[in-house]
Amino acid sequence: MGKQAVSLIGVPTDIGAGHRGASMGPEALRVANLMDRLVRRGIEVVDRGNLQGPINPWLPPEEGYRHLPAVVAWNRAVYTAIYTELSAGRLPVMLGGDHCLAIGSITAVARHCREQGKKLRVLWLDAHADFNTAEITPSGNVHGMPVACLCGMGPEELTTLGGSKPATSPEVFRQIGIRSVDEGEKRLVREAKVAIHDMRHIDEVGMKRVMEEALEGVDENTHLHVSFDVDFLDPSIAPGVGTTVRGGPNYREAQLCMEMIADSGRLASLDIVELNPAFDKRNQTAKLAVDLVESLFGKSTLIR
Ligand code: B3U
Ligand code: MN
Ligand code: MN
Repeated sequence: MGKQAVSLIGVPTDIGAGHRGASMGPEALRVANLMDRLVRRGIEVVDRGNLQGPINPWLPPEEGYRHLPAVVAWNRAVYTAIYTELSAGRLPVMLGGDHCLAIGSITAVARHCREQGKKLRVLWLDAHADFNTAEITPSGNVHGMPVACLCGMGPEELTTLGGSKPATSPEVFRQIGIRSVDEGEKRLVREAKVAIHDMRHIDEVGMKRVMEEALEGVDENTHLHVSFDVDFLDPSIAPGVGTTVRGGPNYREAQLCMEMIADSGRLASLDIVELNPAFDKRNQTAKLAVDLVESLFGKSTLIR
């Protein structure tokens, strides 16, 4: 079977973030040669360009959310674009943009899975659990809320983006690299029983075992979605994000994570989010993200 064709979709906004600059993420990934690197792997790639949406008015939160109407507008555009690519049999790669956009992309993926009778598994690579709600958020930033929204906890406009609510459920998620969870958020993820492979667990059992656990049960009928928040990575190798949290996976651990996902053969959609060129040095974080995405698409240094 030939490799699945890829569509790159830029979503240049920082509408859900706590720092400006993730809006420059799509261009930084293009400058780091994302398209070319995938083409060189023998993959057919089309760059669909950037989606459009409202500017970031940079206002304080209202009733627990910052910029909710604009967040909704961007997510509607993402939802439609990702659903269109999946329906055409292509593998969408969303170039974010901040992580609030995963509400749109994963709602589209979940609908596609329902229609195709596929099982959904979401690997959420992140320093954060992104499970806040309006009641408990310390910031009002919607990029700290997408997983809760996708599980039906959040404002109607976001939880019903795909028509029905909830878009999906906590069982589909495997969170990896987690090391910063707010107090109220901890209670919610425990109640929802989200599977969290936090840094402590990675330290104790190693990335290999963690990825075996996260991929357990993935089979030919599984649609694997990877939501790659670049702040997953240790800030010493990836300074180009708005919210760095020290103690993340190092280069080798991140590579192994990506390679084991590639080995599953089930990757079917991807978000690359939270890359913030305003904090980066000479685009090094974008280049690293592209390097890791190549591994996700099967580049391997294996000799045996
Ligand atoms: N949990 C915090 C911080 C945060 C979440 N995601 C990112 N930062 N990137 C919040 O504001 O919800
Ligand atoms: Mn995130
Ligand atoms: Mn994060």
